[in-house]
Amino acid sequence: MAIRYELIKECKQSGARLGKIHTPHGVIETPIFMPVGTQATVKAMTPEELKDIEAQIILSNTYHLYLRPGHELIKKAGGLHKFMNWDKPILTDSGGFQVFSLGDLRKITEEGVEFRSHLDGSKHFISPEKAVEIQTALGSDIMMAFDECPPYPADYDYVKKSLERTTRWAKRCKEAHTNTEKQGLFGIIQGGMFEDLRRQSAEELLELDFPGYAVGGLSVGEPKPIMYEVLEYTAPLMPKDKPRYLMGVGSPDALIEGVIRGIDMFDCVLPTRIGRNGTAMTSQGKVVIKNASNTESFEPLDPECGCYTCKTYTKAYLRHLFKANEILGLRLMTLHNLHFLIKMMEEVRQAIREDRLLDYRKSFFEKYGYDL
Ligand code: PRF
Ligand code: ZN
Repeated sequence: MAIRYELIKECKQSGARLGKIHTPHGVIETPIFMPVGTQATVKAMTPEELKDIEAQIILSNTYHLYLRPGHELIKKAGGLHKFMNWDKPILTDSGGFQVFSLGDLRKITEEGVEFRSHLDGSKHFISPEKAVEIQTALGSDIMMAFDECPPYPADYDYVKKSLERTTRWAKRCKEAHTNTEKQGLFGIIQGGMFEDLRRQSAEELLELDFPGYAVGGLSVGEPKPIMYEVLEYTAPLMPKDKPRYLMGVGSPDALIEGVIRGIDMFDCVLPTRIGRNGTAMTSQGKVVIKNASNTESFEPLDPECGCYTCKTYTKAYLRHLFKANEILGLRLMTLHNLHFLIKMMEEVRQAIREDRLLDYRKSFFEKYGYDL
């Protein structure tokens, strides 16, 4: 088995878990936030910089790498780790979600999804077997089953039919997956915002005995309280002795709320994307660097942050870089935002260790400025 979850302890104040995921490229401490490197690069960061901020695992995308440069080329290069010079764990998403985001450019059948490339309009087909073939060629430590993520809102009958197909696809992924000693395959629970459908999806997928499970179909436009409610009843349906991954969630408040409900892994483009747009996540809330109020602010972005950006530069300088469209601005803001979330998750793990995660949430939100 490529993936083994070690449950270290459960928080006495909440449903949170402290654990370790053992992978062929090393151990991941959970709960964890995974930076996103869609195209075999975490935008604007070198792998050395990611290691400096103690990133433990990154995520990459089947859909994008299949279209460009092609999984065969990456296989020839010796796999994704070698190709991109990252020797720690990598998780790849199956392409399901990315293909479904294409809207008019795709057609779903029982066999798989036909779509047109967002790059050149060329026609392609991804089936569950193809998604596993691509991820096998990439050589990720954790690959994801090919699923359908229904839009929000979606009606009950659609979501039920969709999750049943996601189960059949998961079965086909499992049958196509042969490199089981080096790569783990996770199942993805769907079922929209319906409790009985989440239960049905979880029961069907648990039958297939994957080494880890994700909650898909959340953070698709529903209000946050609804997402928390779905997590509240979905996480307890998932095995205790396997990792639980909430896909596509990365705002600080949602990470903490997810951990409290028993989630171990998260990924999101949010910190890198808003960083490149000039927004920083800080201990005092969001900072929009281009704001005029930062013109003469010779203070760090976040006075409590120990990252290279905050130790070295002022808000006035960062604002100048953004106003002048200088590339260093994007790099420094990305570095800070990733450091902020990675550090926050380290604090979350420490709070679980000491059975005080609810206290941590309270003090975090008081400073960060979110309501409870
Ligand atoms: N399925 C897959 N990837 C995803 C999602 C999903 O449902 C989401 C949902 N927010 C993000 N990424 N395969
Ligand atoms: Zn910083």
